[in-house]
Amino acid sequence: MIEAPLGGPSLPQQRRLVTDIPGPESQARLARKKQYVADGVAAGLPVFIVAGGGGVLVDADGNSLIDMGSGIAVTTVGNAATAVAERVSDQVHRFTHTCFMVTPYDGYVDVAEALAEVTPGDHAKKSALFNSGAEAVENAVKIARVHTKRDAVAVFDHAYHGRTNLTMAMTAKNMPYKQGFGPFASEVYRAPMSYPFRETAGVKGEDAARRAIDVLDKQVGADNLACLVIEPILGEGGFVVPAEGFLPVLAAWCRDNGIVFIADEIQSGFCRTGEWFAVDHEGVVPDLITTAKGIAGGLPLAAVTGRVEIMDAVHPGGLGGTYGGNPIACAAALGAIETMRGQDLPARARALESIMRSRLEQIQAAHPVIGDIRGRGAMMAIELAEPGTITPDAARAAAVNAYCHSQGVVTLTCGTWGNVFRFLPSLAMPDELLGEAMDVVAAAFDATA
Ligand code: PLZ
Repeated sequence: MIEAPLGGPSLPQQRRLVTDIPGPESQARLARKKQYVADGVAAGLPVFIVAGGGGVLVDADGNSLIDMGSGIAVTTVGNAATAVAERVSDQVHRFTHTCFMVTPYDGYVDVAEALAEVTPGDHAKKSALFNSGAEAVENAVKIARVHTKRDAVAVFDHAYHGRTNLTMAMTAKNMPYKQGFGPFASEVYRAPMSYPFRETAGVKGEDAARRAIDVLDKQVGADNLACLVIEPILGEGGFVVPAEGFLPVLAAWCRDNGIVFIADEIQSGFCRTGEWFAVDHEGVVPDLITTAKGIAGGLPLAAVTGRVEIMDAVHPGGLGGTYGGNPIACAAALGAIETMRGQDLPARARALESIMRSRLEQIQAAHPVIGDIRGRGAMMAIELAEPGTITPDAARAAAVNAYCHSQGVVTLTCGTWGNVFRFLPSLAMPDELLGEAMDVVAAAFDATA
């Protein structure tokens, strides 16, 4: 039995299948889901989970699965990480809620202080806390609009920012996120992204940025833009890492034109990419940064953090919500951040990257359907295309995904064409277990060839 590096979760870190996937217990529970849960809420891998720890999930049939999704980049510190579980259980016995807008408490301020320390830039920063990523993005736009007294919002091709009305407008992909849910919020404008695999070889990041700037300048007008919102590495859109130079040129243009540069690091943040934040790889300092997911080890918490003069543009009482910065979620965040700092999790993400990258290169050598290997740290992906072309092969991605699921590896796809296979292991994933997951991926490509 392999020991989990984080030590807390006592669940054996192993892949062990005792039934088919999904097994009979999960199938019975699925029938209840079908009866009581709205069909719009689907499940990618319909096994019912009874326990999670480190990098594994245990289902109702007793199968132990390797978790390569971390609940979509959430359990970065490991599932049920010790420091998170301890702080949550301590807090839950003290008080569960007051509403920070009614009577404040330290946990919220402690999280805001930690955010000021770990987010990019050494300027004075403040934060406001919310429940979900979409809510953070919405609030970042609200803050930028008040600060600039402008309306327009710039976003990018392939972007994902959430499922609320404004963030649906900001999200690029129609199915499944937007279909039938309009009309959408106005004053959202989309610019071309830097997508190295899908453009003429050698388009420099600086040139891709100028291409985007030209669209925004000519179609919107820099003076009308309140903010530019960008995922420094695309999440749902396919783990696209923009060409080097793209982000710095956009940030400089925003600075020169009084446009608030907002990095949406909801998926890429909190040590996931081998730095604390994905913008850190190019030394870009955003005016505002939105975070969620990995911030709290599995509890719902999100934040907008940024320059004091921008954050404080909003009148007192202008920001809030009943649950934003809930004390239990804040306790979880403090445990998660303590773990990231204490265990140098950015370094751990880089170690996982080197394991995944070398294995993926081996698999690619045998399977030219893998057109691109990309990502940073523990945020890696492969894009599947007809060999030698950029024609998406979503069917193969689905087949590879289904094979991995059947073998007890929880994997996720993404991308505008659904042809990207992504890997988001917990940073508590033992090396051996990650290697075993990669063995299953290799077998999946062989079996579906
Ligand atoms: N911004 C960059 O990745 C959430 C979405 C899953 P919420 N991504 C997972 C799904 O299909 O709903 C995300 C993101 C980026 C914003 C969000 C939104 O975060 O916490 O899901 O609202």
